[in-house]
Amino acid sequence: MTSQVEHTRIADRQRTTTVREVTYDLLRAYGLTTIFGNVGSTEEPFLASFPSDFRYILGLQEASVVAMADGFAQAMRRPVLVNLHTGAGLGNALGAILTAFQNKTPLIITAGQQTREMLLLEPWLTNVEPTVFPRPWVKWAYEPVRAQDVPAAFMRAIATALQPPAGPVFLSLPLDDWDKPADGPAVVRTVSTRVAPDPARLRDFADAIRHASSPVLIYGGSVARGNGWNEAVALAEALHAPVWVAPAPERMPFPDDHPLFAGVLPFAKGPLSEKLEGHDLALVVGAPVFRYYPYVAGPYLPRGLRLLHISDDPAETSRAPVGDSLLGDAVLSLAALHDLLTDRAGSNGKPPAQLAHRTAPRPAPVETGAPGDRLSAAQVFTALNEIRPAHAVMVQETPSNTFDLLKAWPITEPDTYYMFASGALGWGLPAAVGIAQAERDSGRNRPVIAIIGDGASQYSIQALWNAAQLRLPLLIVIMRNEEYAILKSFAILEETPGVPGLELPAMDFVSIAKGYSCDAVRVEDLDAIKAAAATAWTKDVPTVLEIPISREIPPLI
Ligand SMILES: Cc1ncc(C[n+]2csc(CCOP(=O)(O)OP(=O)(O)O)c2C)c(N)n1
Ligand SMILES: [Mg+2]
Repeated sequence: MTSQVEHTRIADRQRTTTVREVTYDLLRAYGLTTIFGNVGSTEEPFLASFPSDFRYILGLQEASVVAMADGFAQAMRRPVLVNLHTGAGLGNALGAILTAFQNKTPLIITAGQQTREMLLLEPWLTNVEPTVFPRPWVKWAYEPVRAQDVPAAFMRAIATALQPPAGPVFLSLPLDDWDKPADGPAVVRTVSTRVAPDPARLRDFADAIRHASSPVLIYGGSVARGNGWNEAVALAEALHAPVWVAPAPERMPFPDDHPLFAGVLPFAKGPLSEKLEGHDLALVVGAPVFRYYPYVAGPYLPRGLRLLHISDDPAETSRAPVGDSLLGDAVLSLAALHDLLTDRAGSNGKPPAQLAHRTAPRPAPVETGAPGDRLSAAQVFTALNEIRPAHAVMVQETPSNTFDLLKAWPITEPDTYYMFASGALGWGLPAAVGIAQAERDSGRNRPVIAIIGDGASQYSIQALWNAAQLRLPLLIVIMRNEEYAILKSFAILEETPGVPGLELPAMDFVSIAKGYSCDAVRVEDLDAIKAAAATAWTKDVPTVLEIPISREIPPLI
């Protein structure tokens, strides 16, 4: 028989706030009200009675879920919540989590876990060793030891994701925790997102730069993430120093129509070193030293060049093979260096001689070519650039055509260029969906274009469904060369002939895209491309352009 005392306790508990309610309060306080997810039985208790002020964006495969969230978070400059299905969903998501880590995107990634009562015997869909599984690509992975710890674990996850270097974190949440009584209301804390550099060491850096006869600047993605174009330009102009962009940039840190812009450095050490010849000092800000891809023999740096490096990521400052590093926020450091060095401003008043190589003109409008000939990627990009609307945002994953793209499509405004920092394919298409959604939510409403390789598109093609469901006016261009072209370039450079599995015949992107409710058309000449693209941003559905392009094997470097 139940005693009166027990009845009172049960009644008290029913009035008590639950772990779910307190957690949603905390998420609300942080504006984490958009959840990108793919749901299973272990997540349904978290999502039950889903509050009307939250929005759930269902992705059909977890790579798309995470990459959409990554694009959305970057473009909103906010942390974003992701909810995956236990170990199964986390496994599918890992490639995209690896990318989010290298993109330095603050994602709070959660997954349900089997009920605590059965965990020991590992029932179906248990996330076995959940804190090990996502490593090393999350900054923190945790499964609360008590249900009551769930809200505070979220708070710690948010703090960890936001503090520099920002990045994804992972929480594994047993499904039976949500209705348990909470310990009390959510404790909402705040943390800082920038760390200032050591002033004494920064002065040493400033002295070295002041005494250099030919300094060169190399900027990376963290300058863009920190909204630092003005600071980047100011320092370059104060020094009259040429600016290179660090190899394989995921964001553009500097306007490429600026007279001091020198180009993007090659992603192999020998060729990169050659580009820096003639300088006695290089300052790298907000990038790793360096992001290489193929091995090309040669020194890291030309003889006589001293390298200084500023990054807020201790892993980057530790693993740099050469140079002297300083831990600190890229943009705060640029501003502080500018203050320390402004006595150098106007010292010669002229752009330095090293900028000679930058005088190559933009490609002239291209010929259409003989009828029946396939267009080159460069022709396609030049045509698209000709009808490019103001403030357009470029998202790209077109591996063999990146150089042509950057040549034909100058990046002259901040936050108008996005690529992955990792090289893990399957990010660009879903990230473009997240970025387009952010353009809408932020009210900026800039047109978004995604240029995606035919191979790259297939790793997370289901994001087309989201673009259609969200009614995003997104233009997606599939560069259909029917091959993994860059791997053929790689095979030439590395002298590995006869590699199988590099052909991609018989894919009909128009049918695939229409199958996901997108508008789609195959376009084979420049006028048709321009006409189709120009209307794409005026619609309330996404448009997929399948463009057959020539099967060129461009040089890798
Ligand atoms: C997840 C993942 N799988 C495989 C690769 C290896 N890979 C690098 S580039 C590439 C081919 C890309 O082909 P496509 O998108 O068609 O671009 P193209 O080289 O033809 O321009 C592949 C398979 C990778 N980087 N990431
Ligand atoms: Mg291809």
